[in-house]
Amino acid sequence: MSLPRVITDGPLSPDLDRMLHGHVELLPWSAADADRDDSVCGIYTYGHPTVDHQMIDRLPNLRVISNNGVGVDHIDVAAARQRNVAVGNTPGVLDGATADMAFALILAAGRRIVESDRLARAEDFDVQRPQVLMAHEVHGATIGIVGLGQIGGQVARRALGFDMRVLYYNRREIVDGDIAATYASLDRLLAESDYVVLTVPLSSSTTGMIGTREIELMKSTAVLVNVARGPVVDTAALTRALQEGKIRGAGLDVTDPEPLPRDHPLLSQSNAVITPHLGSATFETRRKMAELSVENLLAGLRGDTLTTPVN
Ligand code: 8YV
Repeated sequence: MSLPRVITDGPLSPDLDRMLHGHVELLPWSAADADRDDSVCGIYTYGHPTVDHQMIDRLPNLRVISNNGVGVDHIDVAAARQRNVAVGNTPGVLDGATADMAFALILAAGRRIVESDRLARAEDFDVQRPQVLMAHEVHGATIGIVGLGQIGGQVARRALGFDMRVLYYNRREIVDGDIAATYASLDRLLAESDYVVLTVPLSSSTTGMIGTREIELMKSTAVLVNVARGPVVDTAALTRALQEGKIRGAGLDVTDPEPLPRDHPLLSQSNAVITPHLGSATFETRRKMAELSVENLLAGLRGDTLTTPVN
């Protein structure tokens, strides 16, 4: 019996390979370049290449798009819905790891860990200099979380463990929430926070949400941390602000573009700590993401309801 054919932008991890083996026949992404392919029933994506309506249109027997990740900004979900194609993602399982990464960046940028590491290895390192690489405290500071959803909530819990005052901004205030966080307008959050952490999904309303005007509102001692999506921040405005010392630093797990070209001025800023989109990159979390996304894929191929459908 032939296996259902699924397009993927792999390469797949050994775990995924094992989970999918014997259930589907995997085809490379280029298989969707044909004018029309009646044989393809599924798309399995890691969140990078765009799944637009043209691609969906070229695959008349497509039943499911399963994303190995929570953000689905690269998928035309409305076009899929119109065609009755199920879309699945992996909410819930990566919140802790992504919040850990946000905190790693808060601490790294806040306490200048990368610069300190470089200094400790430098030839002319002199322990006697009393004012070397001074920073500002993380514990007791005010953190502003833009997007208090599942990941933002985990950032807030960690912040409370650091005795931080927690502000958050969402489109709507959360009523009866179980986290000791105070709702603030975006402008107030930006003006009062020492650490501004972005955990919003990318959409038309969050693209460019943090630009020149917003950065101007921030304290000159503040640090901006982005574990959401690069385009939430205006990269040129952020680069200028870091160059001119308008804010103290940035911790970026995501950038726009991604990756940054090797000669991008942001890469020369010692007050920016940059990691290459590794928020969910732990063995434990990636395994849970693999399991959930495979579960969604196979359910969609059978015509069953997905475990975690988008919307
Ligand atoms: C990546 C993420 O998808 O879940 C998301 O939206 O950004 C990340 O978890 C993942 O790293 C790609 O496999």
